[in-house]
Amino acid sequence: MAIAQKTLEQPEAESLLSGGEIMCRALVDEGVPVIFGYPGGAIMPFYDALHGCDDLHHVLVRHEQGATHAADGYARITGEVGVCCGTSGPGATNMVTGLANAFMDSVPIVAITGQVARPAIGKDSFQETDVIGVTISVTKHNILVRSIEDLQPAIHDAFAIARSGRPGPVLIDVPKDIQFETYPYQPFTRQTTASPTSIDLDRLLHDATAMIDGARRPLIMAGHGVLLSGASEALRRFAERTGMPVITTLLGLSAFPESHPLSLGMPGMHGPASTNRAIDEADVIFAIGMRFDDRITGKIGDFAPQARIIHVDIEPAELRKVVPTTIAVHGDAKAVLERLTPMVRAAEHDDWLTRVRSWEKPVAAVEDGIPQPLEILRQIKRVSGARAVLVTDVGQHQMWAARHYGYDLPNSHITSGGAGTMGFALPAAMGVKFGKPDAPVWVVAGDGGIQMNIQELGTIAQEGLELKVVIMNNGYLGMVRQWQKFFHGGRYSATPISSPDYTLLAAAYGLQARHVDRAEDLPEAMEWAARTPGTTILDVAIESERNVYPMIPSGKSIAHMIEDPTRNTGDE
Ligand SMILES: Cc1ncc(C[n+]2csc(CCOP(=O)(O)OP(=O)(O)O)c2C)c(N)n1
Repeated sequence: MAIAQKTLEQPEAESLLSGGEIMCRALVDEGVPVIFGYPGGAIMPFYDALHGCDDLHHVLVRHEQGATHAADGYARITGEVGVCCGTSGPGATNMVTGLANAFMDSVPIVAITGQVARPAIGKDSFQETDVIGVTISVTKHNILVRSIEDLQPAIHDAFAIARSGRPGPVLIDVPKDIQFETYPYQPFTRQTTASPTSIDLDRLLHDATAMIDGARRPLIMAGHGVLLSGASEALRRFAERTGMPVITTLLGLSAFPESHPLSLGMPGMHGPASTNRAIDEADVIFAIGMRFDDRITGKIGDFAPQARIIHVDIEPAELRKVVPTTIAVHGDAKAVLERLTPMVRAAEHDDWLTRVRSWEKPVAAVEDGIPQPLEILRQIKRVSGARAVLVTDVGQHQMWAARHYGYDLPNSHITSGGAGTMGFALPAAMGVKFGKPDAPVWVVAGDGGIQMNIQELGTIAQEGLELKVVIMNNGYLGMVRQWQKFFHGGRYSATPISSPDYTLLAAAYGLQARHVDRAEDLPEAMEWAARTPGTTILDVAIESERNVYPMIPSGKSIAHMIEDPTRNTGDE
């Protein structure tokens, strides 16, 4: 195929790069140090170029879903774009769940897939799948590269789109013949772009200031956008100046230190009664970088009935999407907080805070000789200190870890929120470890979710990664069993699940594991896990039919909250 030379000078023969080499060089120029992927026929020229590219470390995962979650974990911990790649057909379709996960949680990743050669497209060729069609609804943008001259610009566009505004995943599909062609490479330097904001920002912030200054029972609700924009410090200054208590959503956890006197923790379906009641009684809610997910609002008509809402978000489509909003500000969380903080009056709301605290219930201590979920979390904190990052899977353990760990360091809590993707934690933790090699990285998973991407133990072993894996093993798909208990007459349909012997499994991978089933053995086992070099797995048997309390049933209001009938407290 002829090479178009439209805007470029005629290159020296030796300055021509193959498509595969252009892909490598563009990634390096974008500042990418590591990519997670799996080779195959349609992406072999790229892998061939990778062979000679010392500046890119390629991590061979065991399943392409693992690559997408690892890129996702890397992006969340570093604030940079995570990169994954795979071949056409099944390689690409294996990435769909990870893309959907990143899309729901606004995580910037770039996925590169090989495609069959252009003449073979549309012919049901071997490993041909319409990846653009398949991924259009789970990506922020996707691009089928149609010619070699479009290849380098497509890669830089993908990075710019992934990280701009509300971040998200972008997929680039590169036909194999384009990877073989040659073309001159244009030197590239990354530019930073200004964040978009509401056109009438000054007036909106002026109105917001008046509302905040006049509030008597105000609340801040902070979401993932605060972490994505690096606004934790700006949020702390704003909260301390206004004296407003701070609620952090599941994905906003760690955006505001939970040990801070103004912190109220997580709201919603499994949030403490006191936090949900505060929302019920608040007169002004300043919601920033969050999207009023239905797990937070419950029944929309009953959400925050007394409050006027100020909503700040980088994504205009989120504004006024779910809840009626008095002031809607389109803007970056950090930029808005930095503008707003000097405008608002310094205040304290001690009476309001004392009132909310009076609704809090002490955590019930349970001593039945069985390892307790909350004790497992306390032990993680004890043995690995403030620098630990927890990567959680999906289910009951996720809610316990969200509610009870106490996250102080920004981005120390990583989880799959919007999609609730079981199997996320183990591969995501690989990406987290690559992004923050000095931090102790803990995987907290259930016995169901850990088995969904357990194959990544092979990647972990091959890369010599050090992760600390804790399985809260209840012998059930616990969260679904809990719903069956509450809403389906206790009929445990397909929720009992067996596990392999994790000590044998770990040994097969050359890793170390221990099984713990007595509460008294837990502290020593946790110390062993923390101090043993390399990846360790702790398989901890917990009470099999323990429920997460409190719980507001889906689509209901706080009035329908289910509290623990067996213990004299509403909270776990
Ligand atoms: C990929 C995927 N499949 C199914 C579900 C539905 N689901 C949500 S929680 C859950 C149970 C999780 O069980 P486990 O991993 O053992 O954790 P536990 O709830 O017991 O802590 C299931 C099946 C899901 N979230 N993701």
